[in-house]
Amino acid sequence: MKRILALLTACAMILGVHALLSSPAAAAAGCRVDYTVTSQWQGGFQAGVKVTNLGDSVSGWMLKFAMPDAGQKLGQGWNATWSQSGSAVSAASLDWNRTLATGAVADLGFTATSTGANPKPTAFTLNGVACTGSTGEPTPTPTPTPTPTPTPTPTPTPTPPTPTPAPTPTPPTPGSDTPVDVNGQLHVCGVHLCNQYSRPVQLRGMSTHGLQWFGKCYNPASLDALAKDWKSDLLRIAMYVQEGGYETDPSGFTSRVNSLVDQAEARGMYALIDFHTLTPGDPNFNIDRAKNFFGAVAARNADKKNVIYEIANEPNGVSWTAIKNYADQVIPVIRAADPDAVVIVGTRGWSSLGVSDGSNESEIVNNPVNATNIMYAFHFYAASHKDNYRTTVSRAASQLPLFVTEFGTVSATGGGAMDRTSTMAWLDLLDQLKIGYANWTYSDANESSAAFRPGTCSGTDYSSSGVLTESGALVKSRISTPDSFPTS
Ligand code: IDC
Repeated sequence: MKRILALLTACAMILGVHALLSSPAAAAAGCRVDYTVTSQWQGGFQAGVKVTNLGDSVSGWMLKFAMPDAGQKLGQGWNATWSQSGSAVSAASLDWNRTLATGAVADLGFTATSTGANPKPTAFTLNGVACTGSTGEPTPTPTPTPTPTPTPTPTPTPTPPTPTPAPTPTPPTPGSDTPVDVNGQLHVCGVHLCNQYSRPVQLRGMSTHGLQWFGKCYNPASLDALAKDWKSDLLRIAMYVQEGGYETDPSGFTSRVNSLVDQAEARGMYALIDFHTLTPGDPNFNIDRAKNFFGAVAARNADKKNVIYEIANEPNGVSWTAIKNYADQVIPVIRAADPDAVVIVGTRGWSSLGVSDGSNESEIVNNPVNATNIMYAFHFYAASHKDNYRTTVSRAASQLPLFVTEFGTVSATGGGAMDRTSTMAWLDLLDQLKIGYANWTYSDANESSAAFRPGTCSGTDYSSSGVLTESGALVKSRISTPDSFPTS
């Protein structure tokens, strides 16, 4: 070996390429950074930073770069510990993403102030090594553009050649990597929602508004946009019971829900069937309707893999014991027809785990619903529900399977100013805990929680950035990032 090396060195010197051999066989290092401005607003912007490790696997990493403009000051960052000193920014790995295998991507992001133009940061290094793999877009784009991921993605295994020619040429399997294709039938394992490989998954998606008011927002074009542009994993189907909903036309609403389940399925999205009780707050008021409705939808959709049942949107003014009593009666009706589907149970105080009523998750931990394969709902509105709610969720997440079946970026009225900072803190937390979520609402309601500007659903464009509200742009930028569903 020594002799070979000496020989090679000699040859190299002769050829004048000594430099090539001057760094001995150390661990290979290298990286690429894809940097995208995903949204910008007066005085600030949000950027996504995808770091691909092109070298050997690392355990613990530090990304560094320089902000080119003195007006660019870091606000919130996610999926790393971020800091800034002068123009130098660093992002250190967290516990859960410290291992970055060869070819793996760390998907980071931040918000920052800006004085107008947002020149791209420079001099990216990963663990001190310059990221000279080709970088992302040369110019920042104002809207999140779904960039083709240049990372080695597992390609669908080609079907083995068959001895007899297929009768008709099959087109390349369309949508074979949709969320439902990849994850299949879901179930609860431990405190997580798990896929067909029994690995935890986080589903990120959107909730409809009340079908009785905004039914026209759910059509082939809008659902295509949701699946393809938003890359949404799920559609929550909010079927109000009162306020002109189910109670006025049980069979009509049942078939509208079933039709939306089919349309979600056709696009590879999960369908969360939400029995949207709100007023009155005691779900037992609607228990007979719930049994009829869930008996029908569970029987009709039992063979589907994409259905999740949410049996009571937001119980309020009612004890956990009463909610549990409702769940203990409705769940067996679902199980009798559809034994393997996940069921989500609303919680006290508008699905706040009791916090909005001065309680907390312990009343559930001490007296859980008598069923397996269930999760508990948690809802928040970012401008109204902040640190004490986040603390509860962080603590409860190690004891109860949680799903954020509804959240807003605004106040609990569904209106008011969007709270970007609180929304980011919430979504970062949910990402870390792998808790799924659905945003209120995928509609053009004239309220700031809606993702689309008023009038959008009267047209055909659900894709351009011009139809999005401030909330829609932020939520889309979060939902449309690639999923990393485990497949083994
Ligand atoms: C709101 C709608 C609004 C409607 C109102 C009454 O945004 O247009 O008039 O319901 O039905 C919830 C509820 C959800 C609320 C939403 C915003 O689950 O039905 O929608 N919200 O107030 N919980 C907390 C907030």
